[in-house]
Amino acid sequence: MNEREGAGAPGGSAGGDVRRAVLDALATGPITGPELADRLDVSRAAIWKRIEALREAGFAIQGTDIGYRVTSVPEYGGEAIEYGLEAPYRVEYHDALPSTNARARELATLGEDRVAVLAGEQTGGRGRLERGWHSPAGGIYLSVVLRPSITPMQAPLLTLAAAVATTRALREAGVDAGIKWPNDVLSRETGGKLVGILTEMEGEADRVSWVVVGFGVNANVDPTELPEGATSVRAEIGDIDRRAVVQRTLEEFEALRGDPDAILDAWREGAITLGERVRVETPEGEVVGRAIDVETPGRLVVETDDGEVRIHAGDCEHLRPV
Ligand code: BT5
Repeated sequence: MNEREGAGAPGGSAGGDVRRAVLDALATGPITGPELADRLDVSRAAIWKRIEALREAGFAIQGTDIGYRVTSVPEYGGEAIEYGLEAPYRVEYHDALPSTNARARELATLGEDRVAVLAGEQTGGRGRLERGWHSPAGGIYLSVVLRPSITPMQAPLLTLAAAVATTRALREAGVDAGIKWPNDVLSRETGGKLVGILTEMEGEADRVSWVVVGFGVNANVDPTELPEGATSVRAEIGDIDRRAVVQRTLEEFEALRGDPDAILDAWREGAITLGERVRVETPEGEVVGRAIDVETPGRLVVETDDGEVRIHAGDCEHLRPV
C-alpha cells in the first residue's frame, strides 16, 4: 500500500499522493470505491480509510449508487483548500503556528517543493526587516515553498506575482484592493493595508535553492486587533470565504509563475502606486518624486527633480498631491 497519511506527508512523489488524488477524483464527480482503488492502484481498504478520514475532517460524503459524492466541504483547512484546487500544492494546515514562513523554511530545507503552509493564526508572525506581523484568528496566513529555476536576482518578480495574485483573489471576492509598490495590498477605498507579503530565499549567486513566499491577509478580523494604518476585509465589506481566497491566490500565483513575461503588466494593472507622488526610504537614502513605472525584476522608476531614479528595495509611502 502506498497511501500517505497526515499533514507531514510529502506530496507529488512517485507512487502518487493518494490523499490529494482522492480529493481530486471526488472534486470531479461521484466515483465508486473500487473505481478509485483501481485508478490509484491502492487497496479498497485504503480508499475507505481515506474517505473516513475526510469525513472526520468535516467533509460530508454520501455513498450513492454511482459512488461517493461530496455534499459539503469544511469551511477552512488543508483538505478543504486542496479540494477543487487547480494548482499543484499540498496544503499543510495548522490551527496556530508561530509563523507560517518559519514552518515553510523548515520544509524547504527538508527539500520540499510546492507546499502551502496555512495557519488559523500566528503567534510570532513576521514582517520584513525583523518587523512583526499581527496575526489574529480569522486572518489568512499562507506561505508557499518553491524550488524555481531562477537566479536570486529574479526572485523579486515572484513577490510581484504574489501581490497580483492576492489582489485578484480579493477583487473577485468583492474587495476594492490595489497594490502599493513593491508588495503591499491596500484598500483603494480607505488606503488601509490589507495584505503584506514576505519573500525569503536561499541559494547561490546563479541559482536559488528555494523560495518561501508568505502572504498575510487581514481577512475576517476586527481592525481593533490590528495596528494603525491597517484595515481588514471585515471592516471594508464584511467577512469573506477565506477558503476561496486562498484557492484563488494559489491558482493565480501559479498561473503567473508559468507566464513570467505577463507579471509586470499584471502588476501595473493592479497597482495604485504608478502615477502617484511617493517617498521611498531606501538603504541608500530617501527618494521623493512621481512613480512612473516598474521594471524587471521589480524596480520602481521614480521621476525626481534630479531625473529618473530606479529603486530595488525600500518602504514606499504615497504622498498626497501637493
Ligand atoms: C510585510 O512586512 O508587510 C510582510 C508581512 C508578511 C506576513 C506574512 S503572514 C504569513 C507569513 N508568515 C509570517 O511570519 N509572515 C508572513 P512589512 O512591510 O515589514 O510590514 C510590517 C509592518 O506592518 C509592521 O511593522 C507594522 O507596522 C505593520 N503591521 C503589522 N501587522 C499588520 C497587519 N496585520 N496588517 C497591516 N499592517 C501590519
